[in-house]
Amino acid sequence: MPVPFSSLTTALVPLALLPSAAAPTVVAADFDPASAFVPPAAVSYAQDLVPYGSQVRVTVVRSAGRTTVAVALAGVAPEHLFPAHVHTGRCGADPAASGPHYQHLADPVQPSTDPAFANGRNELRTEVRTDSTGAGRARTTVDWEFRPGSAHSVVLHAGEAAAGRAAGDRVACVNVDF
Ligand SMILES: [Cu+2]
Repeated sequence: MPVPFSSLTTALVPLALLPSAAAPTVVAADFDPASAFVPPAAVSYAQDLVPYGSQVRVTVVRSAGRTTVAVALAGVAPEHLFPAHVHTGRCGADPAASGPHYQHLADPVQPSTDPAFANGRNELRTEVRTDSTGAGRARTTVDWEFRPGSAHSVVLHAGEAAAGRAAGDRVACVNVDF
């Protein structure tokens, strides 16, 4: 029987907490063009970094008021550092459709640039560094749970600038209902 992809994440949760923990949310998808006839679960906006057909798996584990999000990639650009964040909106043809970062304590001033709100404890951020084969994974835990219906995607950003693209530009998006 294959070992579930999420077992690495689950193994970090103390066993005593498991019976009361909600079931993990797992989204596994191939990256497709945003223009696909059926709106894809995962969209690539930059084929040089995230080729169509490359893969993503997002695992969300909620337990005792904490949330762990794991992101695994395969078949994407090798030796690249992809910042990955939870955003409020769903993925769309326009990379901006995914909206701003989800914030546990929402900054009253939007777009949020105040470091008191726009930081890695108040937002869920991780970074996936890929190996020479274009695979990589990362995991982050925060001390809060998402408000239901308020966060809908994981966005991959470019780790560095390239022709026609700035570092931080949105290069791919995965729909995940947190
Ligand atoms: Cu982001």
